[in-house]
Amino acid sequence: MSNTISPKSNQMPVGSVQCENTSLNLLKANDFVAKAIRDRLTDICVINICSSPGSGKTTLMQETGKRLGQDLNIAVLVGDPETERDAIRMREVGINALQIVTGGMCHIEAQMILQALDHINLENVDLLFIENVGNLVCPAAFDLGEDYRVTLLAATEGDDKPKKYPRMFLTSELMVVSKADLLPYVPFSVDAVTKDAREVNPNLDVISISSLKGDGVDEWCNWLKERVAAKKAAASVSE
Ligand SMILES: Nc1nc2c(ncn2[C@@H]2O[C@H](COP(=O)(O)OP(=O)(O)O)[C@@H](O)[C@H]2O)c(=O)[nH]1
Ligand SMILES: [Mg+2]
Repeated sequence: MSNTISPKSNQMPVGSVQCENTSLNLLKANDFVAKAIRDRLTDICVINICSSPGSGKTTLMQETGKRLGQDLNIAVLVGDPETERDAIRMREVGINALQIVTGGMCHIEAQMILQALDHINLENVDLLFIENVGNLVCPAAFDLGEDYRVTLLAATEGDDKPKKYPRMFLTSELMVVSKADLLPYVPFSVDAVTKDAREVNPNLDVISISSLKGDGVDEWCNWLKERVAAKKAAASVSE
């Protein structure tokens, strides 16, 4: 008997085939489910909101609901490792929200969204937000069937993040610099962060927002309204 013990994580069940890149294959399964979500939500604009914990995702959703709730029918699926707190916060401002408790997992996977779709009323919904679990790493790898991915980066987090967590910014259509009201008090350059982020992703849109004071919220709402309209137009052409 050999006295070299292989790590448990490398042990394969008898008869299984060793794959060169297991994570790549797992992501293929996720992508298959993401396509099923896209095929189902043909006339709802789906936006996946990502950021570190505490960057202001829920607060921005609340503000968006208050501003756009009259014009658009908005629903939110919100992921957290524990508690229903964020869904409760959204409901307090009248947003139709369902919490996905991931049970400790650090990101949402497409399968969780597909299952959640059966438990939220999406009749006449124009805009579906997915508030991802706070994390700038893992959520970048999981397509959730969204039309657009938006990453928030708070002024208090430091302007070095796009180069440190490039995949999150590479896979996003918009970077929101959040908590812009705190910019005068912290060493954070919007120009420098925009330059770094666009070196990672030249097509990235950038909006600075203070959900607390209201700066940039109109620009954000217009960004959303344009995309909801584009999704509806595309859906009516393919009918
Ligand atoms: N100064 C400031 N604080 C904010 C702003 N938006 C959110 N916050 C605060 O940041 C904290 C985290 O916000 P939350 O929306 O829960 O972040 P999430 O974890 O990304 O959903 C809360 O204490 C919010 O009140 C903002 O625009 N400016
Ligand atoms: Mg939140």
